[in-house]
Amino acid sequence: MAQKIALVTGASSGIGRATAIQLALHGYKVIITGRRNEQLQELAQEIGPESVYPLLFDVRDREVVREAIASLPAEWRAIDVLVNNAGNAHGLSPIQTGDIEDWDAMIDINVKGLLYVTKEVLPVMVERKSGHIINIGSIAGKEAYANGNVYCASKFAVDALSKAMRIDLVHEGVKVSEVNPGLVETGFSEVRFKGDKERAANVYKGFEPLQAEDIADVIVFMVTRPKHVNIAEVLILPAAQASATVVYKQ
Ligand code: 8X3
Repeated sequence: MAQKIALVTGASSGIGRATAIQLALHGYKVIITGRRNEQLQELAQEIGPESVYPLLFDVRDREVVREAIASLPAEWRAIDVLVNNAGNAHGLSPIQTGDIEDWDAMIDINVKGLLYVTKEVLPVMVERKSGHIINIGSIAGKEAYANGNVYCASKFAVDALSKAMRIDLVHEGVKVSEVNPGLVETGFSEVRFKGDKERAANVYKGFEPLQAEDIADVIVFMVTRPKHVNIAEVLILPAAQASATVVYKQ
């Protein structure tokens, strides 16, 4: 049987990187996409050149996304799995003092970026009547929390889109699933706090947070189910986390 192909956005670090590695270990050929060439090349080396195709683009740029996906060689076009992982939080401020550029970034990457990539990948899935889209949501897309405002809104949008995409694509043989992580120890908080390493590290202190590999495990589980099974949604939390804001720290 031909090797399946997965495309993972935001593969240069964190959950995307771990997912690309896990999928490759499970026999997938992986298109790794991101904005940082050096990290993508490093990951390509780690996975092994025959199983990987790095594609450099920023999900925010609609035209660049279109051109990049259109540039895939014929043998990489029949994408079986799309992991819409690229996403960030920028800032954690009350709505009255929030930074509009942070808001734009979160809506552009987490919502519009997901749509742009999906738009380019879907035609082949619909044509082949086969495919699986995994959207990375968040517990922040299930519960709003203090100062989370626009980040929460962007993840609520991912939640709505996942449900709506599942409805639209059910007749097309394309599965849509959503993974909603709680606290995962990645570069996420460092980006949110604009490089403040101490503040970022504090988020994960006093309990054992999830690791990117824990989320990759769930994604691999989802995509390796039999054809008639769709794990539609998963909410995955560290054992010490009970809700977006209730974390048992010791
Ligand atoms: C990331 C998890 O709890 O910081 O989506 O919103 S949280």
